[in-house]
Amino acid sequence: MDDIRTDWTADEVLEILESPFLDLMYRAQTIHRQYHEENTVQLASLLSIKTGSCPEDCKYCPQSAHYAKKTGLKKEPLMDVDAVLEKAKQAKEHGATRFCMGAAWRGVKDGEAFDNVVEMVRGVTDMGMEACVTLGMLNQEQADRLAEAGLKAYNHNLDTSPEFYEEIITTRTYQDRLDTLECVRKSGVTICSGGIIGMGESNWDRARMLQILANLDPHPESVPINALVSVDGTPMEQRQRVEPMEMIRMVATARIVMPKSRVRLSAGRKDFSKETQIMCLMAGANSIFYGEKLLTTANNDVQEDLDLIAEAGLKVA
Ligand code: SAM
Ligand code: DTB
Ligand code: SF4
Repeated sequence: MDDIRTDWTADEVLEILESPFLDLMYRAQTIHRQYHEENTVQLASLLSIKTGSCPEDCKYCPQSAHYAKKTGLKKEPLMDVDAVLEKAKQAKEHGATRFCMGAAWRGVKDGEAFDNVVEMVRGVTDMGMEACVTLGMLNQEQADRLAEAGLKAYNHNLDTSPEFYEEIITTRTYQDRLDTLECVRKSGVTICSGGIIGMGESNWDRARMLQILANLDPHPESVPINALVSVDGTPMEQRQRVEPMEMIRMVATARIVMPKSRVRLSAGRKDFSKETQIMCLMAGANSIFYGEKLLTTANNDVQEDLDLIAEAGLKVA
């Protein structure tokens, strides 16, 4: 179909991002209804299966070892398979249909820890939930092993534009990220890739990141849009909160340039009003992180989310 393009220019995406708000919303909502069941939202729960002491220096991240002295984050080794599956069971009982497990690793290393993660993926899949993991970089064999265990999605964010990237992360390159995404794609596992706004990037950087995601062929099946959670002790501790309208614009633009993808309203949702969150859903978001915790920071209250879903008349997909 005409709407599915993989030849966007950054300027075209920027024009959409900065278009008059009502035009932007109308276009996003029109595309959304063409490609997705209306009034539905997916609930994805997150669990940090290995926390902190990560060797990477991502300036937004409370889990980087580089800022551990200042953040005071307690590091935790890889959880036991049974404990993770118990958490997945609880998430399912609360209504989640997708379970995402995150490890503060630079990348996957073969050995016992990875063997255990493969078992976690198998267990979550056997429970009838979509299993998703985010483990940093990986190679083709590792991606294939995860695929074989039933992994539905691999989360690996581009985070920002290649031009702004070096301001945020110096311990790996943008190309490393793209290489991992290619291994995931070849394994048959779906791609979950998005980014963060509110780190000091310009609208052009935001458009450029969406351009790169939207020029992947096929598009990532899922696109998380995070608003920076500025954590004390990280280099981003002083960043201003993302303006609601900027978040809504970002979601709407992601929806327009990637019509079929699931757009996930991700970190930072807790700081937005109920109305802003609903505007994001109108703009084309059709998934949220559900459960009281993201990885290390607080997420929205479960009951408040259920109330929001009921009030907006949404169905859980
Ligand atoms: N270490 C792996 C990696 O970087 O791919 C997986 C875990 S990492 C915490 C997953 C994603 O969480 C990051 O790519 C980033 O987009 C997001 N993230 C981390 N800290 C955040 C924060 N303070 N605010 C918003 N998003 C954040
Ligand atoms: C994504 O894009 N956002 C999630 C998930 N993928 C792994 C992580 C958000 C982390 C927010 C900071 C924290 O809780 O540590
Ligand atoms: Fe490590 Fe991922 Fe955090 Fe970067 S975002 S410091 S790679 S856990």
